[in-house]
Amino acid sequence: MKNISTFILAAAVVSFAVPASAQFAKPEDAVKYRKNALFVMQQNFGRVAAMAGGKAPFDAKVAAESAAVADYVGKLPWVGFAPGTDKGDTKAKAEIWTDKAKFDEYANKMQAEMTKLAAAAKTGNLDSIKVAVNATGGTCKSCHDDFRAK
Ligand code: ASC
Repeated sequence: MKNISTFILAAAVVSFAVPASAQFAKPEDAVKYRKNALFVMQQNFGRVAAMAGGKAPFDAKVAAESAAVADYVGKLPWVGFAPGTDKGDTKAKAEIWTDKAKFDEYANKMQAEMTKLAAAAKTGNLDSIKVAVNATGGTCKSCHDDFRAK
């Protein structure tokens, strides 16, 4: 009985662990996937940031839609930082894989701040959007400083 439960547990662990690494046919696909997700996130975040910074006219509807997309798409890149994908057309530093805990912490912080930005944008209050844009942008920057090559 104990053997069976151990087997079921092991099978469950494997079935949760496999999709993240097996999702990509080749390492270049993982690199492309994460870069494209981060690009779409940045385009949407950047649109809201431009409004927050007075560089684009404030449009509450566009801000809310863009922040919601950035929030959702911001959850996607991380699976693309799979083991063995530190080579090729990427600025990702080796430290992403050697200091994974810190990288994950930054990635989680960004997602938490982006969710707050989406909530702020949904209210349509430009002052709250400004605060949330600054907090979110700060999380982009700190991760780039430590984990992205110049
Ligand atoms: C952006 C972008 C970043 C962050 C960062 C904020 O729009 O591409 O990397 O904001 O510049 O400091």
